[in-house]
Amino acid sequence: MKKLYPALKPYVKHSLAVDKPHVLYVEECGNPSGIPVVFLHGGPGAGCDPSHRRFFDPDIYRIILFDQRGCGQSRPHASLEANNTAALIADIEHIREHLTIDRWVVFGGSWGSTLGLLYAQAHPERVSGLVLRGIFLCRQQDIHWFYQHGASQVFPDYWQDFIDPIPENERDNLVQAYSRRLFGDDELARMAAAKAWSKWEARCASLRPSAELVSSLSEPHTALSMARIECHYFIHDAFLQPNEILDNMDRIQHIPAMIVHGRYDMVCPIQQAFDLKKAWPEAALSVVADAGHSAFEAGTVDALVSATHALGVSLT
Ligand code: STX
Repeated sequence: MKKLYPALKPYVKHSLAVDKPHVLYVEECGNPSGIPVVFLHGGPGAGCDPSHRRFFDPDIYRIILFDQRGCGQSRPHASLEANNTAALIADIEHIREHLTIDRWVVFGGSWGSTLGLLYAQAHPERVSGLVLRGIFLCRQQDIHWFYQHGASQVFPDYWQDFIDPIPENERDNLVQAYSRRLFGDDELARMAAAKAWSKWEARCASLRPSAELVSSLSEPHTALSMARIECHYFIHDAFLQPNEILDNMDRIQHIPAMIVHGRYDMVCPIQQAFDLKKAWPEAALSVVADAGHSAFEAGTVDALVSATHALGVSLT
């Protein structure tokens, strides 16, 4: 089983001003003349973590991580202004041009897979390969599964905690009900809602309970950006057309791609990876037999590190 590469520090950090009011945090690790790879984090709104640097061989890759608008070390924190999918795609291009990179590998899990697929479809000539985990097609049905009915049946106890802050007469649309609290003026209600929202996701994200994941996502700074930004995107169906990703697969059919998905993913059920694979037979799909949604369960780490290694060899 392959493990994460050793912890490492960035050799440079950037502050990149994009559309007002946003300033993005960008960092580079590994080999400055290696194969460029951009890491797309989840949520949207979860931000990067130092452990995300460790999926890539630092001798082979020039590893670029950034915090999407409104989260992590990007500013202003938890801002929904000018925060939408097209803007994030434009930011990726902005970063690529700023770093004078011609083509790069795109690595993303969960919402990072959504964004990676959309970025590649918009700019296929800029993508040398894709490594995608926990496929999230972000259709209405995929959002409904996690925030209305589906995962609720697998984790009824955690679900109860998720719906507790919402009065019964508002529970027919939980994303809407949460938005009123997450976007409202009452600071205490906002934080309580943010914690309940993020905790639900963290608790469902691994096959075996992970206290570490729950505590890191319940941390107020992360909980607030993730809950507000996710809710904002999901109220707007992620600013996508119905079935947008699957309808545009012809644009990226030729790009080398590896998909990794945990069999017991309850945040983004594996059917989404199968729907993607059906539309993209050339992509390699690796099903991890004993994993959920998180990137950090042992089998998923093994598959992801194997994928970045194999892609690195094929691109050298
Ligand atoms: N959110 C999907 C997503 O991107 C609905 C995501 N889900 N869990 C995560 O990200 C963590 C990895 C942050 C737990």
